[in-house]
Amino acid sequence: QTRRTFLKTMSVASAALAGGFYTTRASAAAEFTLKYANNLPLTHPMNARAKEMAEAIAKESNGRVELRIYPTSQLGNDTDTLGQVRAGAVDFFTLSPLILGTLVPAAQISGVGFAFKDYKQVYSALDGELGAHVRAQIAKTSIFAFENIWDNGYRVTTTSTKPITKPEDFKGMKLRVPPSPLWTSMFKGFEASPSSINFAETYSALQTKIVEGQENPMAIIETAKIYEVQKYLSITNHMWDGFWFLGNKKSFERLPQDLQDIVRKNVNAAGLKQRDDVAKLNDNLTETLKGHGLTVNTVNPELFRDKLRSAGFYAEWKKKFGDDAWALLEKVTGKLE
Ligand code: TK8
Repeated sequence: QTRRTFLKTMSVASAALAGGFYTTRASAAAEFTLKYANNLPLTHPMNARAKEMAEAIAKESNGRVELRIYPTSQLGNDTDTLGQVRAGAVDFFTLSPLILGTLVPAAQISGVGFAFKDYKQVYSALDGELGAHVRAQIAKTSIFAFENIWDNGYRVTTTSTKPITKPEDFKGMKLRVPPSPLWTSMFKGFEASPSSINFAETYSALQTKIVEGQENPMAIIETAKIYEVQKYLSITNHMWDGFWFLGNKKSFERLPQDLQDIVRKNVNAAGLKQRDDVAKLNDNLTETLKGHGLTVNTVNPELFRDKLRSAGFYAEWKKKFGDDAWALLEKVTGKLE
């Protein structure tokens, strides 16, 4: 046994012990074994749909393609994994467009605060011209994004210190935000004190009180048990967020065309189902999270949007994204600035 296989066996074994690793193993060794990483627990709909997708890919390719799923940041935090997918050490990865913004700044445009009023707007932009624009920018790197973006949901805010009822409540608050210039800029617009922390380190940052709060969709607050280390849940719905299903171009192009087609079809189909699951789950968690002891409040989103407007947030990002990209966004959302 070489050291490499030994280490590989060990990490697979320890991951299996942790309950986090699963794979649809074809009976004979697959011709192509592809690694897909994400940062979410197995209980999140993303991983249920990913597992189903891996099974469909194995079946439709007659066992020629095996998709191994590495959930819960097993291969590293998002910043590390993005590096690995760029280098081809990981084949597929689902990532927030905003975090992808550390590599492709244009991708952050879908995360502009209070832009999309509802899911109809979200998908009319992202399945339409705005999404095509972003995917074209991503494709200028060593990675690409499949057509159908996956859903994360509208983001809400949790804290351990006080509820967010009006924009002023953010003032000076130590908040975890994911690594992304737009996220930092937006929370500076609210006069909070944001720190960029990867999702994999978020629970412990909250637990050890390095930060007071964080923001994420309810499905994540529930499945990643963020409620264990927070007291208040404020339904700020300050931005919609999703996941581009990213692939390393070279590793994908190594597959013969028929297998590429099978993978593409199944990734896009799973994305559509995952959208439904996530939207439903996010809609139905308020009572569950109250049951975990969180105190829940709603806000008037207009006040928050006005605060960002007067902080110059929209004007600043319009300039950064450029008039053409901004026009694609406003075509769907109406005037934001
Ligand atoms: C979930 C997350 C998340 C992300 C973050 O997969 O880091 O908070 O945006 O919502 O990746």
